[in-house]
Amino acid sequence: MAFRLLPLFFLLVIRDIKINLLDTPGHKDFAEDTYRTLTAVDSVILVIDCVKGVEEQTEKINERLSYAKNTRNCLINKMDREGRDH
Ligand SMILES: Nc1nc2c(ncn2[C@@H]2O[C@H](COP(=O)(O)OP(=O)(O)OP(=O)(O)O)[C@@H](O)[C@H]2O)c(=O)[nH]1
Ligand SMILES: [Mg+2]
Repeated sequence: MAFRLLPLFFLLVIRDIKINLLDTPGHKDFAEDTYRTLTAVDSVILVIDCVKGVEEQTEKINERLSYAKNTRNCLINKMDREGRDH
């Protein structure tokens, strides 16, 4: 049975500026869906869990982005968690 996880879509409106946010799955099983989404966006926010650090799939996506025109920003989250050491 084929199983796909579609990116979540949000529309953010700030005054007359509209920003489309596409939240893609991080798991490698859904990597093709994420790579396809990367072709449709202007910029990317890579969200890094500060306890787990940079994960393998994050490295792969980052490598893909180096061939694309997308600008990249990193957001470190879960700063409130115990065990952060990265
Ligand atoms: N304590 C804490 N928990 C967080 C924070 N951000 C997210 N979480 C929790 O971490 C869990 C995983 O969050 P998700 O948003 O599903 O993580 P994800 O990286 O988008 O995961 P995938 O979409 O499966 O790749 C959830 O239970 C969130 O509530 C944070 O800053 N602090
Ligand atoms: Mg998610």
